[in-house]
Amino acid sequence: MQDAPNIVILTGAGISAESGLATFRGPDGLWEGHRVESVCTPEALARDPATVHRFYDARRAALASVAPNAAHDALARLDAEWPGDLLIVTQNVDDLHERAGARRLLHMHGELLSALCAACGARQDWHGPMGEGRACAACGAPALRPDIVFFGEMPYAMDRIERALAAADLFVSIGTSGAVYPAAGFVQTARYAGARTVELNLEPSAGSGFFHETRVGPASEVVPAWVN
Ligand code: BV8
Repeated sequence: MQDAPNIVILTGAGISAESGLATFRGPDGLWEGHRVESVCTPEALARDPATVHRFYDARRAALASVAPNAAHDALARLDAEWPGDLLIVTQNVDDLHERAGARRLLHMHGELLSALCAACGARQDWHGPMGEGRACAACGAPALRPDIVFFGEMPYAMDRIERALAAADLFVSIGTSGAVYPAAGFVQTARYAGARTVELNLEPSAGSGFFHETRVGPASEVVPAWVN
């Protein structure tokens, strides 16, 4: 029997929109008048830590009042049942994929529910407000920051992602505008490696031209339809 195809799935803020979490570049994309590019940088953290912590504390707190939607559930079901290699690479920092039951998952831009020590690199679970000067549980330095990949920082697990893209037979992009690199370039890498490329999005994204197929609609409808 032909081995089951290897699948790489990239998700962005659009998959969590119907769960009630704001996207970045849609009409509700500003936060207190800030664009994500202005609060999501090492410089902003150094210059105005209170604003950056307020931005991430608010988004971390919002997780308590949202739940996975049918798109997260459909991907978790596929992950559980798919006999071939499958990797969900999410740009999202929420925990909705995990709460839906996804296992073969990685967060390339970090996670709201994790804190990173800028002094020793240790990580620890974090659920409440963080604020400035929090001490690291490992080294004691008052150097905890959100475990988030800021603009200008290297996304996590890029080696693992590149290997998965090189071996992919199918690349599916869900709920992302294709505005941020290197994630926005994954479709080209996958296509160059010979994968079939499919976009599931509310509207065609900036990179739609690179996909063999684009299906337009809300993720809670187009993702279960595609999985089934
Ligand atoms: C790096 C943190 C190098 C977490 C984020 C010029 C050209 C190319 C690149 C660059 C450039 N200038 C600068 C760069 C690099 C930069 C970049 O790409 N900038 C952009 C703005 C041009 N990239 C970086 O800096 C990256 N790092 O390059 O490092 C390096 C090399 C060596 C050593 C060191 C460093 C780091 C990028 C990561 C930044 N962090 N977030 C957080 O706060 O959440 S990015 C941020 O944007 C989020 O992670 C988010 O996920 C990501 C992408 O946004 P989307 O998820 O796509 O969300 P968006 O709102 O944009 O779109 C939503 C989509 O959903 C829309 O299409 C909408 O139609 C759709 N939708 C809405 N509702 C629904 C829906 N779809 C379906 N159903 C619905 N209901």
